[in-house]
Order: sequence, then C-alpha cells, then structure tokens
Amino acid sequence: MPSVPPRRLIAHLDMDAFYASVELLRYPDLRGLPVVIGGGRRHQPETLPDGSRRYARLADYAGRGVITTSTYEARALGVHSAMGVMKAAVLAPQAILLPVDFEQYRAYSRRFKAAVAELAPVIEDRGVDEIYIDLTHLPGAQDAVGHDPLGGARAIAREIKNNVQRSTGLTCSIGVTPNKLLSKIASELDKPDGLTVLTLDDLPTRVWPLAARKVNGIGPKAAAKLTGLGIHTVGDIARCERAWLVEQFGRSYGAWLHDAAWGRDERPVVTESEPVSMSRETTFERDLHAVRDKARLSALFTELCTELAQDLSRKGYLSQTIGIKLRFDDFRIVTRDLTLPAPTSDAQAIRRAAGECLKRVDLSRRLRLLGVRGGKLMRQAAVDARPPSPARRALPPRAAEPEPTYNLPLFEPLADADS
Ligand code: TTP
Ligand code: MG
Ligand code: MG
Repeated sequence: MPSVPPRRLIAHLDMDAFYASVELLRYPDLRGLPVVIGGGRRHQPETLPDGSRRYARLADYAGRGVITTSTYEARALGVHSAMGVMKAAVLAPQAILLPVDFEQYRAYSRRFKAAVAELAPVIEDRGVDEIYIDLTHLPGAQDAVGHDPLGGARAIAREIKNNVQRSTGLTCSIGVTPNKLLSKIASELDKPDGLTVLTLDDLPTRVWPLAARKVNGIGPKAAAKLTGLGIHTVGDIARCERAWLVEQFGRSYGAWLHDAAWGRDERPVVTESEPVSMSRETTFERDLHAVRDKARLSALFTELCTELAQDLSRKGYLSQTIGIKLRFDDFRIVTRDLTLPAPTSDAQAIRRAAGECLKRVDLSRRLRLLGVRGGKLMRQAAVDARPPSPARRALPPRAAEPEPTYNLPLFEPLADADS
C-alpha cells in the first residue's frame, strides 16, 4: 500500500504569443509574418472589395502606444512586449500592426482552461494565458514508460497540449517538475510549442546557467543588487552561502533566494474555485403528489441521483453528505441530509441515502420541485492516494436523528435494496 506520499508532479502551462496567436486564427493569411499587437484601437484591418484585407504596418504608425505582444517572427527582429510601437517600427517597419481585442482573448482563455480541466482538474489560474496544474494524482502520472521514469507525466502533458490545440487551435508550452517555481522556469525553456520535464538532477545543466531574473520572484531590484554583488546566474546564487544571502537580503528573502536556486518550493497548487457541493434539481411542470404520482416522482428522483453521480464522476469528486431539497406547492422549502460512512459517487448509494433523507419529510403536500445534492466533496484522486485507515473504515454510520413516522408510501425502493 502507498505509505510514502507520491512525488509531486506540477505543470506550468503558458500559451505561446497568446494575443498574437488568437489574432492569427481570424487572419490566417498573416501566418509566418512578423505581427505586432498593440498601439490602441485604431488601425483595424480593412477588407477590400475583392475580399482581400489591407493591414496597417508599423512604419505607418504615429503615437505613443506600446506593444502588448508579437509573433515569434517579430521577436526575431528584436520586437518585444512593452516596447513603444514607434521604437519597434525602426526595427521592423514592415511588421503588421493589429489592435487588441481583450474580449476575444478572454474567450480563448476560458476555452483553453476548460480543455485542460477535461483532463486535469486541479488547476491554479495565473492570469489570462497561464495556469499551474497538479498532475500528481492523475491516473498513470507516476508511471515509468520504458526507460523514462517520468514517461507517464510526459504523456499526460502531451495529451493536455493536444487537447488545448484541438479546442482552440493554439499552441502552448508546458514545464513539468516537482514544484511551481521550477515549472514556471521550465515552461519557457522550449517555447513555443514546448514540453520540458525536469527533475532536481537537471538543475545544474538546465537551470543554473540561466540569468537570475528568470526566477519568478527575482524582480529588477533584486536582480540589480545581485549583479552589484557579482551574482548573475541562478547557479551563482546556488553557490552562495545561505547565511551570506540572509546577511545581504534579509532573513526571509535571503533564505528564499537560496531555496529557489536549489529548486526548493513546497507551495501547493491552489484551486480557487473548488466546488463546495454539486446538485441537480428539477421543477415539475405540474405539482406532483407523493402518493398519486408515486411512479413519476420515483423515476425523477432516481434520475436526479444518477445525474448527480455522473456529475461527480466526470469532475473527479466523491461526496460524503447527500442531501435532498423539496419545494412544496405552498413554496415552502425543506432540506434534509445524511452523512455517509465513506464518500461515494455511486448512483445507487446516492439514491439510497437520498431515500433515507426523504423518509424524514412529511409528504402530505404536493411538490413543485425536487433536488438532490452532494456535499462534503473530496477529490477522487486524493481519496485513492491515501493509505487505507482501519479507523476510518470502522467508523460507524452517524446515527440517524429520531424522526417522526409518516404513514405515507414513499418512493419505490431501489432495485438492489430488495435483494
Ligand atoms: P506572456 O505569456 O508573457 O507572453 P505571450 O503569451 O505573448 O508570449 P510567450 O510565448 O512568450 O508566452 O503574456 C501573455 C499575454 O499577456 C500576451 O499575449 C499579451 C499580454 N501582455 C501584455 O499585455 N503586456 C505585457 O507586458 C506582457 C508581457 C504580456
Ligand atoms: Mg504566453
Ligand atoms: Mg504568460
């Protein structure tokens, strides 16, 4: 049984020349050309009577606009983000200039993140074109493939890249390493369309030669001070005594610099939008009664439980607290829930628990709405990864509250409850 926690496999994904690449989707005739995005809202491309388009060139630009990004072909000419457009025009007068369209970039941002979430749901959003992804608990992520001990993680990262490409038409670059700090560095090492997998053994060859500025967290001020001290690369920092760095940069930042240079970073991938619960409910076309519409209600109830179970499974969650929600014809809402001994995403277990909840409700009035809810959610992967605990398994089900008995027929029992 796994008693050692699995090694962390953290990915950083960053879209390639993001704004520019989104623009090339609508202007494919610009592929392969130096294209620059920025300079305000003017200079929209013009469609000519023959259907062809006329684009603005950098050389024609006058103003104080700056460049947000550019294609790799423009970068090859020395053009880069935050450069003034007129300055860029000196380097690349024939480069094409397009205005920004944030609305469009936001739409593609949502789309690429959804494509990743289909394969790997533990995502930390880091802005419009990048995310961290925790691959640690994904099925197969820890597997070796042939002689490649990280083959499983590499294959998943490749799948993620493919899915992003399929759903957006855009390429991205991914770094996979034991932590966020290194992955952020790794995703840049083979841009564009890169996939870089690093372990701590790769530090001396792949990370230490890099400029200190490449470490996320070493800004211009720290870099200038480091340069003043004769420290230029990440390796230069790694060779410094920790105590000396603390003397120079203070206790917290000095120690962090040392850890960073040695590739140490324990920060978790923080998913801001962890769902608290998932639910399914339905409002009836006409109010239904527990006795007179028993068959219809029973079928709907089972359907809701099945849908909830599918939602949970698809999103990779288990639920330990199953609840129901009823709205009566007088608009009164009643909820009941039941905490199970272990979390589940099984439709029949959910149906059984929901049925128990239902027994605790007076069903003499007609119903307008019926809902089933799964609370106390846990990630399936996290539950699978933890060692079996005899204590947890032996936990008795929470005693049901004493409840009044209503002499009303309840919904059909589950098929397997009879057997
Ligand atoms: P980045 O990921 O930094 O750059 P990029 O995606 O254009 O190129 P790369 O292939 O190197 O990742 O930024 C993402 C988007 O954010 C970028 O397309 C435009 C915007 N941006 C700005 O508006 N201003 C800036 O200074 C930078 C760096 C980016
Ligand atoms: Mg990018
Ligand atoms: Mg980015």
